[in-house]
Amino acid sequence: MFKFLKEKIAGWAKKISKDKSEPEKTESKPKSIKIKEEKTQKEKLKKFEHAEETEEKQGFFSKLKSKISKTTISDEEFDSYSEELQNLLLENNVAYEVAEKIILELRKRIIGKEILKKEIESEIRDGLRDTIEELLIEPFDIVSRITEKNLANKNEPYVILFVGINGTGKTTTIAKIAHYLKGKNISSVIAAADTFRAASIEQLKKHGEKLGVKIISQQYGADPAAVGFDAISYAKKNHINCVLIDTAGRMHTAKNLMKEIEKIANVCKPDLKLFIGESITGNDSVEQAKSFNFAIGIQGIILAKADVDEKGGTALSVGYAIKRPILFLGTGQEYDKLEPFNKKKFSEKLGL
Ligand SMILES: Nc1nc2c(ncn2[C@@H]2O[C@H](COP(=O)(O)OP(=O)(O)OP(=O)(O)O)[C@@H](O)[C@H]2O)c(=O)[nH]1
Ligand SMILES: [Mg+2]
Repeated sequence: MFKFLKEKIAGWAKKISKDKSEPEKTESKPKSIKIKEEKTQKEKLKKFEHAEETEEKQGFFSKLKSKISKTTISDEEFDSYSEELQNLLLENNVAYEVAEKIILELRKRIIGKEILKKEIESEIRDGLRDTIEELLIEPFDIVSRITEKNLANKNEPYVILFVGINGTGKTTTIAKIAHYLKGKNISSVIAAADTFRAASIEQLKKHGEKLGVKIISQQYGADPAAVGFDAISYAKKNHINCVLIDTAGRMHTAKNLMKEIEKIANVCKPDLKLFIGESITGNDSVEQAKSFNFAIGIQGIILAKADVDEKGGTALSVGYAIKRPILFLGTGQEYDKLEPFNKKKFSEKLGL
């Protein structure tokens, strides 16, 4: 992920350290003086190198060495390279507002800081990694939220509503979550509240059979809120820990469909409303997340299809845009291809 980021930072560091090692500009000085100065510079360096060889590190030489090996990055230097870095972030699906924020934070971290020349590259890389990790919101643990609610209110299931535009991976993700919860001894029931798309109910029933999870459904065209309500009643009666409500994919720009999702949320009163986006869509995901957040208030994000994402910027952008954590990444079609999101692991994958 974040193609060429490592290479770009390495190139940046190399250029800065090269610029720093060039002698002061001496254009106004006559040639003879310049040559003389160069000679004395060389002599000094020779002396210094010799001193190093013989480990004769006394006052003057250690001072000289620290002058040579330590440096600071100036505003001008940062500006001349940060544009390239910003473009690279944009190319990797980082939204413009997030790329700008990253550059701003990185600037605060590294400008004027005294660093060893040989560590320019790692300083920039560490700065970028820390900045990115700080922008990402720490995910919470859904398992403990479910058990907390189950314990506090006997017979009260924890209700999770899954929303997103068409084809992002909602239904598959729900099946994965049911499988994940089963592995943690948490029972669930799935509400087939996508009563709109052809074959959506059959798709869920197949998952239900494979997973051994009950699917609550009505006929196509039924009120999705009523299906969700049925599933909650079923869970209460049967002491099921968690209700997962699947919904039809809807464009975030379709006002009537967004009204419908508001109704589902009002009737079912979910404990958690999750936005399911695709890792590969970048800025579009940001816009979708903002719209769903505006309509019903999103508390967490799952990004599916991270396995086919070569970029990585969507995770950064969507979370930052709505100030909500990424809880999981979908990393394939199988049930176990659901990874709890980890900030450190994510920045490692970016090559930082
Ligand atoms: N590679 C990959 N494919 C995925 C992942 N999650 C879902 N898919 C695939 O994406 C396609 C759409 O998945 P669905 O779960 O049906 O998506 P949906 O959001 O429910 O779709 P609608 O209900 O039509 O809006 C299917 O072919 C899934 O197998 C994932 O993490 N990785
Ligand atoms: Mg679906």
